[in-house]
Amino acid sequence: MRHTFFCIDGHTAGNPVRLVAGGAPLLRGASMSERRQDFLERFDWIRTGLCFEPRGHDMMSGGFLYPPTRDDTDIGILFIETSGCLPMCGHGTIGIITFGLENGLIQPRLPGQLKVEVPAGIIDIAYEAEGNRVTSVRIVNVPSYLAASGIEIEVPDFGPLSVDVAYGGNYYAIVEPQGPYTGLDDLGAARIIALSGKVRELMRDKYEPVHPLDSTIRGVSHVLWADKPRGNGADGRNAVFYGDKAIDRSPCGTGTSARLAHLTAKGRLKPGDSFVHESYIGSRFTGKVEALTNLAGQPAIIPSIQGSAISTGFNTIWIDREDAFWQGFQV
Ligand code: PYC
Repeated sequence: MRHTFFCIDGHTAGNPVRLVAGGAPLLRGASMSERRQDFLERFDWIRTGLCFEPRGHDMMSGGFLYPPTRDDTDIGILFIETSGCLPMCGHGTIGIITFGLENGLIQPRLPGQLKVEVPAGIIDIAYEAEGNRVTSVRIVNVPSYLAASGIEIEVPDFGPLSVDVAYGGNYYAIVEPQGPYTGLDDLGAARIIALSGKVRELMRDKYEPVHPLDSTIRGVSHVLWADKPRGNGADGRNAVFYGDKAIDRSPCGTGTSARLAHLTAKGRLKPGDSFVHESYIGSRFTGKVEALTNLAGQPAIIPSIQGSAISTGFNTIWIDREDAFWQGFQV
């Protein structure tokens, strides 16, 4: 049996986005969070088939558009990625909204604005377009907060690290320069990937964050290596590790949101401050601390992230059950 998916491929700040515009399964659930659980239980083969080799690769990421479950929202997004179905994905949202608008798949009720349901909650979008081309997408993200500070781990063949955990739609272990970590350029991509897997495992042994309003969102999924700016106008750099072997090519929208919450909680940013975040490959998002808020009694912020995406082509992909690798593979 052959399942066919009509995709719009592209990237946001260098990181891949595969918008699956045709072939989405019908999902059960009264919210995007419930639909995410339903997808994981019944349709995860679509994610692995489209994201893993041979149809995808270590960084592959994307999503589906769904009708919203609420009257006050325009559209719902379900994210797929090599590591699973993220509750929220910033670079994915920028790409999916851009490709969805450019191809007439999303009809905004108000020009330049959208309210979008994602599994992590409701986000607000403001976008700019020139003709049919969407040139900028700004996401006002879900409440983000510092969940834990100063968790001590001993990384074999590296040394001791003090790690903070912040939420920006996913939970991030945040490592700032200290002791054995002297900066991204000193480590290099292969070492960042090898160390990040260990850091994530050690953090998982010590601490499991759980979202105060949705217990299906739990656990450290990403590692954000923070670094100082390079004197080129950005305010900070990062390498964000996800899946098993990926460094985000974009500055990572949820990672930037978590970093804004982290820096605000540490008194290094305040409401109204902007923060230009540079990715491992030098691409940028502009983050902003929009406001202070609280999340079930915890001090939190409302962050925004702005960036842009480019489509690279249409891609009709089928998954044929007679293919030995119909569900994809990872090495
Ligand atoms: O942009 O939020 C993001 C993201 C998560 C994983 C990769 N990118």
